[in-house]
Amino acid sequence: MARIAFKMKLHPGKEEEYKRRHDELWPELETLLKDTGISDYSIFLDSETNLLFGVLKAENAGALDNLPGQPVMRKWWAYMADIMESNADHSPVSIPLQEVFYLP
Ligand code: RM4
Repeated sequence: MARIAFKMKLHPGKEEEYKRRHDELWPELETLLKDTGISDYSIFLDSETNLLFGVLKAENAGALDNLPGQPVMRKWWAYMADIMESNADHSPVSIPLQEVFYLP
């Protein structure tokens, strides 16, 4: 089991909208993430900087590389692109974070 953390960035003023969309996460996206081996997935917001901090467990970290090729994932990213920092292909700008401490 790998634990993976990353940061993304929300556009100013989009906090409520970002939370609303995730409260209504598409069931087909939830299924895709679970089927990919993802669990315990949280996203935290730092409202001072608009940084989003994502942290999840992955049964197999390599399986995450398959997500960008999945139509549901691409559709979700396109849906989210108007409220967060995104790349030209609509995927979120996502910067991996290095673990410096872990207390099991
Ligand atoms: C985020 C972002 C991530 C996705 C989660 C569910 O806004 O799009 O890539 O994994 O939603």
